[in-house]
Amino acid sequence: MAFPKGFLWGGATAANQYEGGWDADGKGDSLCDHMRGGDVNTPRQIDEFFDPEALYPSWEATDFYGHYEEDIALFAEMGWNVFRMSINWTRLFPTGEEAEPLAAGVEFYDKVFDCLKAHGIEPLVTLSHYETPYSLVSKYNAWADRRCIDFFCTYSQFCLDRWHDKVKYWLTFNEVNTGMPFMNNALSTSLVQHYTGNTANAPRDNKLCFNALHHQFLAGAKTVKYAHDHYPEVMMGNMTAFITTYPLTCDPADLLAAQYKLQDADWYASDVQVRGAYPYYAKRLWKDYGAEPDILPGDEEILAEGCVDFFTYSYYMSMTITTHDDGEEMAGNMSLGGKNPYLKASDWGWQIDPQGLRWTINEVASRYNNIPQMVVENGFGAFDEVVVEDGVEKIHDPYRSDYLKAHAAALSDAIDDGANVIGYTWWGPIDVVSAGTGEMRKRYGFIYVDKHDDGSGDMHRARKDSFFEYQKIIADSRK
Ligand code: BGP
Repeated sequence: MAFPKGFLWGGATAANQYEGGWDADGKGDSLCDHMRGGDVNTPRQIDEFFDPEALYPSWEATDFYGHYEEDIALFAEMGWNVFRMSINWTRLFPTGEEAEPLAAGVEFYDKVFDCLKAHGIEPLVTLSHYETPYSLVSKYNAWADRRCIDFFCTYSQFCLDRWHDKVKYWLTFNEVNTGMPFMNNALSTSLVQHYTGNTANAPRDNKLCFNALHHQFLAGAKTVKYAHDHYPEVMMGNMTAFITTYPLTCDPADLLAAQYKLQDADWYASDVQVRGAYPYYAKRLWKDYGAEPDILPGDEEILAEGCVDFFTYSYYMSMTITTHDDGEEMAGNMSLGGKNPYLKASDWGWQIDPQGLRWTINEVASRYNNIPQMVVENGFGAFDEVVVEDGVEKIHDPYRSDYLKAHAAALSDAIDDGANVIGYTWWGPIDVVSAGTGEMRKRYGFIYVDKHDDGSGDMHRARKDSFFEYQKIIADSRK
């Protein structure tokens, strides 16, 4: 495998799934702090008021807050030069409406960035990874309300002012496209409900969905412009959940269905952020969903001035679509699609398709003039078993190593194809709470954390076999 010099290798996390310390030092509660755990058949419930009997997995998560030095040292041991994390908006601005951030929150991220630097690891920071302040959710229906744009910009501009010399790579909204009206799965149902004020069982209000997205596009574009105006050295990126979708058959109607699905699910949000304008097919899409966003005078200029510098996305699997009755359904955490008879799947039914990653990278490259791109989430959620051999804890996870090797090879092939891929961050390189199900037993990590679904565990860390596999891939790529 061949990778360009300086290629960024690392892992990706989100504060709500990893950080813990949910109310430490005055931190406010964010949307995810109100979410209970669920499982593959039970959607995560969002409680307006905390139930003292219930367990909220984000509260403690896997405690990066208390373990960041130990964890970063382990990341460095794997050879990383990048670490994707999110800043927890409510650790800085507890309700989202304060004018000044909490000193303790600022100090925490100062320490994290300094520790990363000491290990030669570049932070890649997501400004919003489902951590909307709950106060904005209950008071304004969050992103359904335009006022959130300004609240977000106060926060994002503070972050850029404070950390522009410590953080070169920034992402605005994680998987912003998951707010599309048809994203209809456990997590997106909960999120859209809270972004738009829809109740879980009410039919989706498509208008609110498009408006909530529009407001996030505007907040993102304003943040990008602010960065470009003040700190030209930083790189600003989008983040799309890439739902790679194939036609199930060669019936031309299936081909067209796949094209529409890609436009609706992937390109709509990506095009706005990369090209700075709604794409031509937005009209068709809005018509299909019977609603369109309220685009006010001045909005188009804001979008045009906030184009991102690099393109990032998550890629876990591919799906199919067909206009015929045959074909079986499958579900990701955000989207539904059809199964592909040629592919195998994980324990959670996510189909494994490394060639689909190569295809996706090439699609992004050809659509956006070979913009620098980064795969900022890719990974394999599985049940792990801890065994003790000669008094040492071992986790043998060949399934994870196989997935990693196959996707690293696909990356290398796509780079060979000519695509400008600058980095790769594995999702959940240390075990974290699952976003979709809130489970701990759906583990992605190269590093095991002793934390379980019932809240038990002493949080100690252990290297899995895949830890050494990733270490080797990184080292080999630099030879
Ligand atoms: C993405 C999210 C992540 C992450 C990942 C894996 O959609 O950006 O936050 O959790 O999916 O999904 P899950 O945790 O549901 O297995």
